[in-house]
Amino acid sequence: MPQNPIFHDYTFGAQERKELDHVGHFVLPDLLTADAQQRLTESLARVESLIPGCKKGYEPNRFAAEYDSYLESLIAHPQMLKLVRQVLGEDIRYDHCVSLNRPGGNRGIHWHSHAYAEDDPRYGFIRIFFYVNGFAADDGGLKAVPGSHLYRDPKIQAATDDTLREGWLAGKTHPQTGDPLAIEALSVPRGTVVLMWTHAAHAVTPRKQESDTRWTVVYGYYKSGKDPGERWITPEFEQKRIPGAEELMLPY
Ligand SMILES: O=C(O)CCC(=O)C(=O)O
Ligand SMILES: [Fe+2]
Repeated sequence: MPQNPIFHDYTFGAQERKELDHVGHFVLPDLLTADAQQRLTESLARVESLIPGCKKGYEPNRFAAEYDSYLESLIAHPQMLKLVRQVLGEDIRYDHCVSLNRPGGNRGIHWHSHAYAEDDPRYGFIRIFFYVNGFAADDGGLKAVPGSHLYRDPKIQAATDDTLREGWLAGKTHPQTGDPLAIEALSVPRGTVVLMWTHAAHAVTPRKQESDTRWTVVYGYYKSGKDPGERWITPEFEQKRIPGAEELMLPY
């Protein structure tokens, strides 16, 4: 049975690809259909409810697609695969599906970057964030540093904007323009999808105490050929027959 569309029409051609490569992230506002938004919210609320008292090392948030069949069905959804392949090319692998729900009072996350193929820029790793109900910059908001991904540094760390500016950012410029690197605070409407290269410096601001939960899930994929390290997939899930996902689950 064909799956319901998850994305509205969008353009991701050479221009958009160039921007993603230049900036390190690319925002597709209002991409998720109303149906996808509703089903994602239900699935993410379910995953959230399973967390208290969960099994250590097999947390519902960290292995979200293994706990929820709708989230699982998106790994190889034709529209998802089309988007991922527009970024990474044909030969791709699935790495993780993690729920990133942030209830009121959630503390966000400090500045960091992630690892993959530091020695070979031909191999990319992309995170696809589904910000189901969006966010404001000062309320569970994603921040990033345009151009930081081009340094391919998997170990960027800073607790505050100031320590990032005084530390890793100090004296760094965009390799293509020579402009000093700077922090960008995003603000996105509901239904937004954000693509981000894995080496981009990013952080999330705290969710306000009085705010509702920010419903978010991220899917990670990479271009086949390099060892991504620990993939957040259990051996059982790797063996599971998910239509369309057979190749995605193979070792790198
Ligand atoms: O919660 C977010 O918006 C981002 C989380 C994050 O840093 C990640 O999934 O890599
Ligand atoms: Fe991250």
